[in-house]
Amino acid sequence: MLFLGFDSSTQSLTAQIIEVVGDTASLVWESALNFDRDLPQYGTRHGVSPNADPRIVEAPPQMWAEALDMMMARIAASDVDVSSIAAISGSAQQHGTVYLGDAGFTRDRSPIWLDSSTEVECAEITASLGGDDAAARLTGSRVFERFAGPQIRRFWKARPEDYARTRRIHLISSFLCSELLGADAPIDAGDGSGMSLMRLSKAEWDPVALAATAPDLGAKLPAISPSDSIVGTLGRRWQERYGFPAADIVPWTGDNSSSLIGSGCVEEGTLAISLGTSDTIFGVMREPRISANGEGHVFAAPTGDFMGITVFANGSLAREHIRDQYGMNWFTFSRALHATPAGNNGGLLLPWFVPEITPHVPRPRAKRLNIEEHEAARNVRAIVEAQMMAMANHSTWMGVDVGTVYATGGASGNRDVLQIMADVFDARVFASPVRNSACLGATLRAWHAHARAGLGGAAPVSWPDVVRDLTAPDPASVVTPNPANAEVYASLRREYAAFELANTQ
Ligand code: XUL
Repeated sequence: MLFLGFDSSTQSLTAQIIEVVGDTASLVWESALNFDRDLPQYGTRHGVSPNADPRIVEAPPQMWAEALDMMMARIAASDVDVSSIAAISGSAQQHGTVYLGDAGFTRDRSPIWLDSSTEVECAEITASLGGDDAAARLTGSRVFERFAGPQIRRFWKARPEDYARTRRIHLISSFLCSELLGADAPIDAGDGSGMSLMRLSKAEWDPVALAATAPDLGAKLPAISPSDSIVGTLGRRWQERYGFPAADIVPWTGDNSSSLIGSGCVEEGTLAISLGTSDTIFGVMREPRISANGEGHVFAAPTGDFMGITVFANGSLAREHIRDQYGMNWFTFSRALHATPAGNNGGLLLPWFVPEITPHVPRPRAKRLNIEEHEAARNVRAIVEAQMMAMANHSTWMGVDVGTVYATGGASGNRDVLQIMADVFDARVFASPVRNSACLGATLRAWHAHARAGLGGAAPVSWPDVVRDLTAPDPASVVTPNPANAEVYASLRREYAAFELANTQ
């Protein structure tokens, strides 16, 4: 039996197919396409439409739909036996919204998670919800600029007529799932947690939050569904055009909830750090402990638990900025890490080359302490150390004793980066064997939901069994902390926190 998963990320669309025989899973097919390169007619750069205002970050939703079509065509043309595909799911960059009217899009550019233009709307919604704390207790997060609610409110204020003729507002995940279904798909509880509109404890739209956001919003949103349900079968268009079967469709979710599964972090105690366009740190929480100072989020997890997550916008964007500024490649970047000592002799860099989410830095600025801009190697070390220390400092709210970290994403292939991670967290770090945890999470969720529904005589499979074959790291890939370095970072983390605080007040 085959299961197909997609991940529509900021810059690309990936598809993976796993084969399950008995309870053994293997990856049998994978393909990716890049929005800038493969769909040049949309004129995106790094997957987004160029905009003179750095706070406005949008992308054309038509491009995501066309990418999905291109990928379905690729799968049909491959040597995969598509008739064996039993279920399909997906994940998409979280928070972005898609606006549909009776005759197509009512907004041809969708705001995405990198957008930070809704400061005013965040304040307005927060006030209606009774402040940051009340908002976090209700929805799992305080109201963030990129979240769907403030984005919808801004659209309603700026373009009330276009808002009025909008019949459906989807998340990117539920929009692409709808494309597969040929009908309106629900929003899953995991992705719904990133909207400032959902009551986390009950996974239902909250009437106060809806009213605080925009008029008639309840009627424009799809239903919320658990992420391990089956919401229909693959639409006829795909069956007729490409010969796909009527495979079960499992709701798409946000890339972070999907990555939780795809990185194998299905039990409390193991955290994942994903080094992607954004850097994220996340893990399962049995109880929804709320981030008191509002820096992290609690989302519904596909396992039925909760997940804690903290997001940093300056992930690979910032690493690439430094690499390019000093004319390096990843090899010379690594050499620079080797050539400099743990703690960088006290040199610190605040790595905010784009507006930062954690801590909240609306206007980009990089600031240095005890380090000069021309010192190339020290700046390379400073950016990696800053990112790791920020992740460690801003995830203590989860109350998880970090013993093990699974590192995923582009930069997790770099052992020098992982050593700094191990030393800063004073934890064992494994390079995850998973190259695209969000996409793999989608294929594994398709399998789990299909088995759970007992279709075709399938028996339910537990989450640890679902992730076992494809996410367990090679024990030999372990990077252990160096005790002397861990001591250096224990105190440097406090200095970094103070430097950060002094520059965000
Ligand atoms: C999560 C977030 C990012 C995006 C990246 O809150 O904003 O991790 O999901 O696609």
